[in-house]
Order: sequence, then structure tokens, then C-alpha cells
Amino acid sequence: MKRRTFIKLSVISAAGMVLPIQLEAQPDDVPVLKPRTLITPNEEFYVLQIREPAVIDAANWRLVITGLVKNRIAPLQLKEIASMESVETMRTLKCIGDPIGSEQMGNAKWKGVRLRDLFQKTGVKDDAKVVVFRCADGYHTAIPLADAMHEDTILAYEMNGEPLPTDHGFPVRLLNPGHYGTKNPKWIVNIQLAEKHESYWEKRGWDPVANVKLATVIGTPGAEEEIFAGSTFVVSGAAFDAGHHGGIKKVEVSVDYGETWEEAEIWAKDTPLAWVLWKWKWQVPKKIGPVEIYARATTNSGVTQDEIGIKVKPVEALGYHTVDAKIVDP
Ligand SMILES: Nc1nc2c(c(=O)[nH]1)N[C@H]1C(S)=C(S)[C@@H](COP(=O)(O)O)O[C@H]1N2
Ligand SMILES: [Mo]
Repeated sequence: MKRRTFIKLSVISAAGMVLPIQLEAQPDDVPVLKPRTLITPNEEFYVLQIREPAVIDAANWRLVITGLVKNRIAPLQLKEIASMESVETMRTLKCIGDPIGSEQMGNAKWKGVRLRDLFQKTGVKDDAKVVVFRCADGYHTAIPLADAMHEDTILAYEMNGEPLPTDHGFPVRLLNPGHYGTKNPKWIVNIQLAEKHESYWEKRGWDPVANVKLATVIGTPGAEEEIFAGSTFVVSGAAFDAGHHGGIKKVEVSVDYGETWEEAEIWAKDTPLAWVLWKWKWQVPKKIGPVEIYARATTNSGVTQDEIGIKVKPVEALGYHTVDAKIVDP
């Protein structure tokens, strides 16, 4: 595959006619990166749920807080939540079903309120241990009370400067730092304080804790991609520790089955709650044949991914992501 793309543009001439023009948008030395932007546009953000998205009319929606609360409060309207003190934060979401891949991972800027500010209104009884979220599509999931009270746990109503799109949970969804998508419920209608709860995916055998594991994803090249012998090729991808290991310190790439490692450039990052994007310029050998590309991350706490995946408390790291590609004659 030749890494050169042409974009067809239309321009309106002075006479008002639409004239097609063809521009060479990306010469060979401009790499195609994947992911290509730190912030994933809303239209490109992965969408995942148990059934069709719930379509909610904000005027009729109310958020009810029930269970082991000290004071009952009236159901909350969206405008009341939006008038509370807000926070803006960048967060990467990743699906538990796609731990190494990047297809079900995206990063956005979100706006919302701290969940704990809602509990300030209701108070919490001593026997409450978990917070259960019930959603308009029938999904339900619980998180430990301590996580719910964390200052980074947000009830979000905006995504990249727009009201939360329907696909991503309008009017409100949870952003639960350090946890896979399963613990970031969308279309929330009820928040219940309880002693315990068995969530939708736990009933089906998935990890009830769902801490994100340290992972490095190779976006380019793709599987079985053909790379020209003797060319320069930019290997690129993302790495994410969800804050469990202090953030990503460096990413390295190997094209010799892990014998030697070359440090990649981290070209975009934010806090450890967002992915880092990396790239590495590879002087492709002249010799044609199959090639395996490995990528691994080292965290600020000193953990380096290995072939099998390291057991690190309280969460594990995943092993290297590897991609099989082919070096071919240009
Ligand atoms: N209400 C509801 N929330 C949900 C789900 C769901 O099925 N229903 N799926 C979860 C899963 S498994 C993931 S990975 C994320 C995906 O969020 P996104 O669609 O905004 O990317 O939503 C989570 N929240
Ligand atoms: Mo998921």
C-alpha cells in the first residue's frame, strides 16, 4: 500500500462555478498516524452498548437518587446539574472486551460535575458500600462508594464542547477514572446507594473491578500491511495506564523479536487519565520478508511491559502488542 493519498476538493470560482481541484494532501514523508489526534472527534468515538442507544428527551428526564441516603431530595433536572460547579477533564475510555486493541478506545474532553457533590445534597448512610447506576437502556453497574467519592469521578453532560451525544449517554454518563468502559454507564436515570449489587456484566462473567491494564497499542502498520523495503516508515500508536502506574514514561518499539528496542517519540499527551500518542521513524531494511513489530511502555512508577504481561498490584499489565507486517519490493 502506497502511503500517498489524494484529496478531492471543490472550490467555488469567482463566477460561482464549482471547480474540482486535486491536491496532493500527503506527500510520502508525511506519516499516517493512528490514532491521528489526541482528542477523538465525537463522530469517530467508538460506540458500545448492550442494545440500541436510549433516546432521552431532556425535558422529561429526571435523575433520582435513592437507597441508603440520609435525606431524600427531589429528582434532579439536567439544568440543575448543569448549574452546579463544573469541572472539565480529558479522559480516555477503553472497552474491557478490547484490552490491547485501539478500535474500542477513544479520548475526549468532557464537562460535568463531581459525583460526590450530589451526595453532599443527600448525605450517605454508614452502611452504604456501593453506588449503583441504573440506565435507560436496562444496563446497570455498581462501583465502590470510595470510587464514587473520588474527586475525579464525574457525571458528564458535555463531550468535546457539545451536549453529550445520544450514542455516548445523553443527558448524563459516568466517567470513572482508571476503569474500563463497563464502569462508565451512559443514560443514567437512577443512582442508588446500596450495601452490594451484582452488575450486568458481572452476571455474565466479566471482572467486577474492571481496572484498566497497562497497554501499548500499535495503530500503524496494520496487520499484514505491506511496507516498502528501504523506505522510511512511521510506526505509531497509543499507550495508556489509566493512572494506575503514574502515567506513561516512555514507549519503545522492536522489529527484531524484542532483541533490541528503540525509543519512540511521545508526540501528544495530557494527564495519566488520557492516552499518550507515540510515533517511531523506522528505516526499513532492504531485505524483503515478514516482520513482527512489538511495542511496549514503561510507566513513571517503573513498570515495563513484557512478553507475557506483568503481574503488578493492584492491576496487571498486558503483554506487548505485536503486529505482523511484510516488507515488500517498492
Ligand atoms: N447504559 C449503558 N452504559 C454503558 C454500556 C451499556 O451497554 N449501557 N456499555 C458500557 C461499555 S461496555 C463501554 S465500553 C462504554 C462505551 O462508551 P461509548 O459508547 O461512549 O464509547 O459504555 C459503557 N456504558
Ligand atoms: Mo465495554
